[in-house]
Amino acid sequence: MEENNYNFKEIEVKWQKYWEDNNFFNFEDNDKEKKYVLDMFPYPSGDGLHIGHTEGYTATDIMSRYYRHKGFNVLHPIGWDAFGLPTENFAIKTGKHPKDITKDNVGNFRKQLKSLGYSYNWNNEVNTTDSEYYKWTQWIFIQLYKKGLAYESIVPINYCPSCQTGLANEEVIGGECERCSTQVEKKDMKQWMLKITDYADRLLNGIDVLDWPNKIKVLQKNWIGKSKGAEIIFKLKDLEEELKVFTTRPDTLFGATYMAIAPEHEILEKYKDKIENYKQVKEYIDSVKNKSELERTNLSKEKTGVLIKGIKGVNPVNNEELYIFVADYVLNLYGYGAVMAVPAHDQRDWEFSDKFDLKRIQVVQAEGNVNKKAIEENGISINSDKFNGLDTEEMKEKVIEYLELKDLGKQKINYKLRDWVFSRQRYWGEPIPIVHCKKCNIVPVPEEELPIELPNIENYKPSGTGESPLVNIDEWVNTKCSKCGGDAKRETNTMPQWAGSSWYWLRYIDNDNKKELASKELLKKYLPVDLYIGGAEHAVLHLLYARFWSMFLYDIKAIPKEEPFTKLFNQGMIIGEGGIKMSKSKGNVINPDDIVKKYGADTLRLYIMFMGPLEDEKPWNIDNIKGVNNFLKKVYQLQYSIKEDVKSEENNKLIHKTIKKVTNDIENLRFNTAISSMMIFINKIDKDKLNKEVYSKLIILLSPFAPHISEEIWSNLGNKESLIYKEWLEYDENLTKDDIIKLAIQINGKVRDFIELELDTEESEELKNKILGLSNVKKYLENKDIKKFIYIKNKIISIVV
Ligand code: ANZ
Ligand code: ZN
Repeated sequence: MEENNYNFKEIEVKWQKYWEDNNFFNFEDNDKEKKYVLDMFPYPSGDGLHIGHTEGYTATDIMSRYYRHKGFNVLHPIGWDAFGLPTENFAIKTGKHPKDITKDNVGNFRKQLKSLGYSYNWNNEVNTTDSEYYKWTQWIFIQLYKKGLAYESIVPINYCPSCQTGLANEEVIGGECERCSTQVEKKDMKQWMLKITDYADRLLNGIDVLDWPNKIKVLQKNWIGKSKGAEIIFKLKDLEEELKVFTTRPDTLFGATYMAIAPEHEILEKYKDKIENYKQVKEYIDSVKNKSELERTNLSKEKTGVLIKGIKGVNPVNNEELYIFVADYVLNLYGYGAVMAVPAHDQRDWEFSDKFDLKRIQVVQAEGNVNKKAIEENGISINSDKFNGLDTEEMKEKVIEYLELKDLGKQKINYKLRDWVFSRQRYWGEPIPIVHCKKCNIVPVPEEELPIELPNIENYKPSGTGESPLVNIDEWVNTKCSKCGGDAKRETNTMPQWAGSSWYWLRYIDNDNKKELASKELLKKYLPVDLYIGGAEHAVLHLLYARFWSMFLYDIKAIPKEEPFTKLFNQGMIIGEGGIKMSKSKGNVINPDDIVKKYGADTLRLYIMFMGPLEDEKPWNIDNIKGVNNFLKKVYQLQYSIKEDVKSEENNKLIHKTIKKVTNDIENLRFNTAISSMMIFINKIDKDKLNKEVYSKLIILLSPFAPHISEEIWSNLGNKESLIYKEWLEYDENLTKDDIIKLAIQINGKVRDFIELELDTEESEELKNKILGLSNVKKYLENKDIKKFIYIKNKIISIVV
């Protein structure tokens, strides 16, 4: 073989072209066992692929390539989550149509992904902004509507005054818009809502069996927020009216010393004539209007509220009369928007009672002092009349039993999860397929009329009235009602960006099906997703919505599996050099294109996996890239050391050990240690006795990680067929074992015992203790002082006493 330097540029372009020209990774249905390896598909932003993408995408690519070697039919698709605000905002700024922007950005992303050698099924691509795709997103919406799971409602929504659109709770971070960090306001608007709350229990119960990171499971559970407790009815004194509260601590009912209701509670308006200080109450209500939920429930904020004069509640267990406050720490949309306050046992109530000088009655005996702080722990009931002496759990039951008899309460389960606000007042999203008719009211678009395409418009600017810019397109808005034929208007809200990503993994399976979302037969064969890798930031947004839609589609028999993603893995963040976050303003953003240009895709892929455990946060380090690049150069050069008719037992053992390690590590997504074992191989191998068989095996191991160089060497070795489908390697367990030697242990010159040690075991305190602890040795050492302990590696153990 003629010697050559590692010319990654030539090699990478050559093999990418070869794979592409031969449709190497196109997906075809066949009878082989399947593996479905999924990436979180990218939002095709104008900035292009960032380095974080390459981490997850390299990991799934390694798995896909590995599974191909193992003989699986691998579904490894990619697509574009392309609706959304950044594109629309860019369109407003530049006057370029969102469609054209998306097309350009997608083109750029595709080119970048190909330049990294990712083995995607390019024939299965989907784009959420294609009308052939969103036709089915709209279809799903109509099915939800038909089952009563999509409904219109006037709700106080989170409204971003800068983006001029409503936001889901999940899109509000710390009271601010997730996208632009503007303070979010509360605004009453008519919205389409999805009843995800109907699925709360199933979403919760399904979590336990999933092979997902525990952190994500806990986040989803908390988001769903199931609380077991009771609803209790407090009659209002002298009124034919009652206040219902939700409590998780019915056992503390004797300790209730006042009540508090949310500023939005309906009785405030209803009984304004009865409220003596209504003016003061109203002022308070107005003052908290724009406060975010987070602000209101913040434990460290000073509690505020106003006593409602003229109305009192009655405690159902002892007929005590209770003051009622309006207070913003009570949320209207949780439970019943009202609480029974127990200052001795709830810290929020305690603080409120401290400020307003209200009574505290301790009713649970446990450690602590209610004059200093609420005692929230369980204990034994006191000051509770005939219930005294019960422990908290028994007490809960007894109180509920008692209330049930009097029809003043019952057991109740509450969820934090709210229905999903599903409309956005923007242009660049899926039109909601609904028509508003004067006569027939809400009419879903007949399915055969789908898709309802987004009209082409010139002005995407929000209308300024809080409505979508579509309201101004008369030709589009004005339509006929499909029921009565009369004049009707199209719904002008669009869907949130989460819509398209809530089912995309289904469409990949059968991406150009014109008749259904995907063929039942193919869905049956390829669901569920076997491995899903993406960022942890999607714990409660995408991953919850996707599970919800999946369960719904399962219920209407559109798909055969309830849970979409069997195994989920979160890649850790890649941060800038020196451990600071990558950001444009700091100028430390790494562009994958630059690295590919300078060192090649194989080096980037290898480096990004070598940085550390996939799930860890890892700082960028340019020196290590060079190290990885040198490793590839050494692998490349090694092909010129191959000799015929040489054999080495040592080399043979080394490759078997490496096969075992790399295989196990890939199976467990431990790519960094797989790579380091290949590096060890390169350093330890005896080049003078390297034959083609051993070297070829190394190249197969390397191929999922660094596919271009591997293909090149493989073909240099005289193989006519591509390496991609070459079967994976077996190893001989015996050859992977480290050599074991048996050493005699002499005491005062006589052999008294033996010990088996790994070859080349160094002397250590641990080893010494192990030897001295052997029962035979102990016997001879009893009551004696050790004068000398001699250990000569691989040779002698000698003890003198
Ligand atoms: C009385 C009580 C006594 C409570 C006690 C707690 C401890 P989780 O666990 O989060 O579900 N609560 C009920 N509705 C509320 C609302 N709309 N806004 C604010 N707080 C509300 O919390 C349930 C507890 O939160 C309920 O139990 C209630 O306070 C309060 F020693 O009732 B508790
Ligand atoms: Zn009609």
